[in-house]
Amino acid sequence: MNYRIIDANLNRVNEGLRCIEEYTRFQLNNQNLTKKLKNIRHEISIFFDKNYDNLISSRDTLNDVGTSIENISKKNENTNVLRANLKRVQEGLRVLSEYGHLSDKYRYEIYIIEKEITELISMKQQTNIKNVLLKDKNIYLITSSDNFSSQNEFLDKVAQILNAGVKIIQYREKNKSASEIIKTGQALRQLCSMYNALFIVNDRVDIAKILDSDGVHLGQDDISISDARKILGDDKIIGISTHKPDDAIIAQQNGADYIGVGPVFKTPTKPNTTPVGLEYVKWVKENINIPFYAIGSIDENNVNSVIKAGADRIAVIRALMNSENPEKTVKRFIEEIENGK
Ligand code: TZP
Ligand code: MG
Repeated sequence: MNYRIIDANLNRVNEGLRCIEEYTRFQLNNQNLTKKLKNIRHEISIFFDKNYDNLISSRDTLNDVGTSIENISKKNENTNVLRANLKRVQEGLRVLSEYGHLSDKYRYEIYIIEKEITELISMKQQTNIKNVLLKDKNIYLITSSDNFSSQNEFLDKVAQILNAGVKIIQYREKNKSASEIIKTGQALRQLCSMYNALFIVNDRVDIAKILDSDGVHLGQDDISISDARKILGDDKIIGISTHKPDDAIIAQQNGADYIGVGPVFKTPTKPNTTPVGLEYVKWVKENINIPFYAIGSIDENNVNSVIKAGADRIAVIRALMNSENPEKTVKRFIEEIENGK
C-alpha cells in the first residue's frame, strides 16, 4: 500500500467532508444530512485507523510535488465552496477505494447527498423568491361576488380596492360554473396585472393553471400542496388555510408559501366553523416561519387586536367587498399594521 497516497486522500476526504458538513449544518440547518456526513467521516477514519502510524510517518508535505499545484481558486460564494468540496470528496473517495480498498459505498452515498443538498438549495431559493413576492403584501382581498347585481359592479369594486393599494387578491367563487369562473377570472387577472397585484385562485388548481394565476389557495380538504406543485410548478405561490397548530406545522413542512390562520372570529362567510381565536394567531407568530394571514371577520374595529396577537398580515372578504369607501378602509388597515411593527 502506498501510504502517501492514502494519507493525502484521507486528509482530502476528511477536510472536504468537514466543509460540506459545515454547509449542511449552518447554511441549510439540516440535521439529518449533517449526521449522515459525520457518520461517513467517522466510518472512513475507523477503516484506516489500523494504518494510522504508517500514514503519519509516510507524510512528507514539504516534498509533495502536488502541494504547489493544489488549486486555491476564488471560492467566494458558499455554494461554490460546497460544490468544490463535494467534488474533492468524491475524487478522494475514488482514490481511497482504488488504492486503499475502501468500500465504494461511501462515494455513492456522497452522490446521493449531493443530490439532496442541491434539491434543498433550490427549495430555499424558491422560498426566498416567494418571500420577496409576498413582501409588503399585507392586506389580502378575498373576493366575493355575492352582493353584486352585475359582473361590472363586482369588477368595479375590486378595481377600487386595488386602486386603494391592495397588492394581493384571491378569486373565491363557490357558486358558479367552471366556464363562468374562468370568464370572470380572466377579467380579474387583467385587473391585477394593471395594478401590479398578485392574483391567486381559490381551490381550483386546474383553473389557476388555465388562468396562469400567480398561485392557488388550498383548503385542508383540497388536493395536496405537492400535487398542486406538480401541476403549477415550483415558481407559483401556494397558500393553504390552517385552523390549528398541526395544520400549520404540516403546511410549512410541505412547502406552503404562506398560510391562512383562522377563522379568528366567528364569520357568516363560514357559518359552520368554530373560531380559532387570537390564541392560535399568537401560536403561529411564535412557531411558524412562513408568512401568514389572519382571517375571519376582521374589520377596522377589531384589526388592532389581531395585530397585537402577532399578525402583520390580514385577509378579508366583507371588510373590503362591502366597504363603502375601500380607500379609507385600506388606509386604516395599513395604519394599524404599520403601528403594530
Ligand atoms: N376562511 C376562513 S374565514 C373566511 C375564510 C374564507 C371568511 C372570511 O370572510 P370575512 O368576510 O372576512 O369574515
Ligand atoms: Mg377552499
